[in-house]
Amino acid sequence: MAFDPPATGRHVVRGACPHDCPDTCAMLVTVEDGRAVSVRGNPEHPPTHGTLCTKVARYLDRTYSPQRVLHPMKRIGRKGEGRFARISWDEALDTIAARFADVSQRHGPEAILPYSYAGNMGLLQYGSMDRRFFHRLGASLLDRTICASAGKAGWVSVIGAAMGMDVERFAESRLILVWGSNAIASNLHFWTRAQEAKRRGATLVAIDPYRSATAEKCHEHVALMPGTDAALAFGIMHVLIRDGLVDRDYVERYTLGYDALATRAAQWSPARVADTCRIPAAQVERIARAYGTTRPAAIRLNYGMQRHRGGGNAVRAVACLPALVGAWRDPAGGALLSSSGTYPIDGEALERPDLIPGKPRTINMSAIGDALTSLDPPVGAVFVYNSNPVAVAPESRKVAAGFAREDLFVVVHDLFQTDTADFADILLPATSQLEHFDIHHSYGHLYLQANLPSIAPLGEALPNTELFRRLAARMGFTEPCFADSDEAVARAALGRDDPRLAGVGLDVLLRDGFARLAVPARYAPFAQGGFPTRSGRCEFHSEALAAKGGDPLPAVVLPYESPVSNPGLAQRFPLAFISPPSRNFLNSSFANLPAFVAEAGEPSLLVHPDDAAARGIVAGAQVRVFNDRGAFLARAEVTDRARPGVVVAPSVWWRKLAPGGENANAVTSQALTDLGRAATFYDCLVEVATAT
Ligand SMILES: Nc1nc2c(c(=O)[nH]1)N[C@H]1C(S)=C(S)[C@@H](COP(=O)(O)OP(=O)(O)OC[C@H]3O[C@@H](n4cnc5c(=O)[nH]c(N)nc54)[C@H](O)[C@@H]3O)O[C@H]1N2
Ligand SMILES: Nc1nc2c(c(=O)[nH]1)N[C@H]1C(S)=C(S)[C@@H](COP(=O)(O)OP(=O)(O)OC[C@H]3O[C@@H](n4cnc5c(=O)[nH]c(N)nc54)[C@H](O)[C@@H]3O)O[C@H]1N2
Ligand SMILES: [Mo]
Repeated sequence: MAFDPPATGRHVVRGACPHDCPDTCAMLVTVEDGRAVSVRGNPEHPPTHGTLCTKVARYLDRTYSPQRVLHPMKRIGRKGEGRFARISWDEALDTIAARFADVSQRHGPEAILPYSYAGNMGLLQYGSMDRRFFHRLGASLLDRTICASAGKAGWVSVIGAAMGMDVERFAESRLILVWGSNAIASNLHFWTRAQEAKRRGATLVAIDPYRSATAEKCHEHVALMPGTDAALAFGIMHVLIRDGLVDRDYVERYTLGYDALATRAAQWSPARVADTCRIPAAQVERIARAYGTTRPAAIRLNYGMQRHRGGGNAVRAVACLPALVGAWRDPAGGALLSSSGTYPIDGEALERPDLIPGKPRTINMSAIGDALTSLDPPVGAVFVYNSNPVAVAPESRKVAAGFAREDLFVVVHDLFQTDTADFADILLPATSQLEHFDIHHSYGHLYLQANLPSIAPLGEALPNTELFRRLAARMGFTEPCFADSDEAVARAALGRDDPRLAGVGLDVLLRDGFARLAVPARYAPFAQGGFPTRSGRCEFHSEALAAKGGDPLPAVVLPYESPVSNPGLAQRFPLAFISPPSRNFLNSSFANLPAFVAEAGEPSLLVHPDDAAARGIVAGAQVRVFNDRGAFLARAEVTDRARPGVVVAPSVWWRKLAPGGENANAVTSQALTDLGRAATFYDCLVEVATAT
């Protein structure tokens, strides 16, 4: 393999955290005689600033966990039982090739489905040789919607690309709206900047249905009902316009559709917003006035606010705010949802969509339960890697029923025997980040990084790239792209002729570990307009969405499930249910490792004292959370951190490690968002009762 790790002596190897998090930290791995002995944050990498999160600081626990899958295995028990026997790589690859050929012959290659997400965000391990393989095979395409596609679609319709403020500039902001983000848990290195701003006198406002650890540390907390953010954004616009706080010069020069937007905002008086969001009207006034009068004002919006039916439009509405007040004029003003679109990565070179024969069907990963149980022609084989759908996908009853099908051939490639791996016919061992090469961009900062292997693969583990290289050979694919080395793939990914890549090639990354994109130090992408939209303006009015039959303007799209939008359902299931990430887990990653599970305690449910009293629920009681889709158990934490009418279950627990063998996704729904076809995890009504 290229980039062999040092086998003897003491070395410090530069790495990058691969996990699905905006921070993409730079790590320094100390190796002694081929064994990693410590992992720390690189102090020279500005976003990381020498600090790793509570999870990755203990990465050796994960890397050297006795739970690691170290050899290929085949199923010997019933489907889902999780009993396996060791086999050779040869037998594993031969079996997969034979079963794929068989499924393909009987139902066409479309009956084969890859299922992957961001368990590893490296450009190579996330999507390169694997995509080439499934493209060449003619497998069904996977619509990767489980996390961010609603927000992305909303943001891009207004701004033009997934770009925004430089996270490092938040330290200089005077007002920060932390909107749908529990940054202390899931965006720590932004939070460091926000705290610096706070020390310099900035005001911090959290907009979140519950008092998260982050909301607790902000000056003000707007505890709105889930899925009502667009109404709040329109309420802010309403006050800005009413009170003459709009930057007319910026709006005239650099935006499109102001008059129509203003007409819509006129319908959202603070009183109406208060009613929809169930917050005080005075709070809407106060936030709006602060936003319209403080310079520079910044918004860190995150994905928590877009896991609802109206998630795309909610982000769309918020994305309009900075242009209205001209906040983009300042490097410390504006907004950030994702920075990933700042990186001119050559996705086509990585994934080679030109290899796709014909027009295979597309399957939405957020509705995998339905896809596995009701599609015609059926899915005959599924290959899971970088993801744990049985734990993380909505409506687990259907997901598990789908994976349990006797006629479905299931391959899982992972480091651990996850809930999904229990259903595998063939289970394959994956390398950890310390054991393979990769390059990384980020969705929260502006640095490219290289991850060099610091130790040899444990057991017989293989990286995703090498696994699919070998499988391609086994299937007889002879296109030269299947022989590309990891280094060649990395060079191709960075091969675009783009000024932002000037002086930031692979050689620089290999030498220094990281490099900032060639953008100005005091980056202010839209200070003078220049939005990457079709019109070059900030598009309040989107011709592109209108052409697709959508609303040309942002709109308030209420949840599928809420007391207001579905009173009938709310009679039986009156509580809005959200299940945001636990600080100690990363989605379902780390949720099997004893140190992290011990810190997280046990599955819990935050319930407001009024809601608890109404149901006779006492603190510490085991409760059953249920609706028509399913039920799971949790320990009640009676606290006013949950607002009345909303219950909160920190997630994502492994089902098999949770009491009753179910987690929060037993109750979540497969319904999709207004834009981006995304999952609606936080659009969910439940009832709660003391477990008997
Ligand atoms: N420790 C840790 N870090 C993580 C993750 C993890 O699992 N654990 N996951 C990673 C991943 S994949 C992602 S996508 C990000 C997720 O991190 P974020 O993008 O921050 O999204 P969430 O954590 O889902 O939600 C953030 C906050 O939004 C709130 N929220 C829920 N519904 C609404 C709503 O309708 N409106 C508003 N305004 N707020 C709402 C939630 O209560 C939560 O506190 O974090 C990444 N980082
Ligand atoms: N109820 C509820 N459900 C949610 C969410 C929520 O907030 N609430 N959040 C949603 C969100 S935002 C997301 S992004 C999804 C995330 O869901 P997933 O993408 O499934 O993320 P993880 O649960 O972390 O699972 C990733 C798996 O990839 C494996 N892995 C890591 N590195 C590699 C590698 O190099 N190769 C291979 N083959 N495997 C590797 C890990 O061991 C892990 O088992 O979950 C969603 N589900
Ligand atoms: Mo995510």
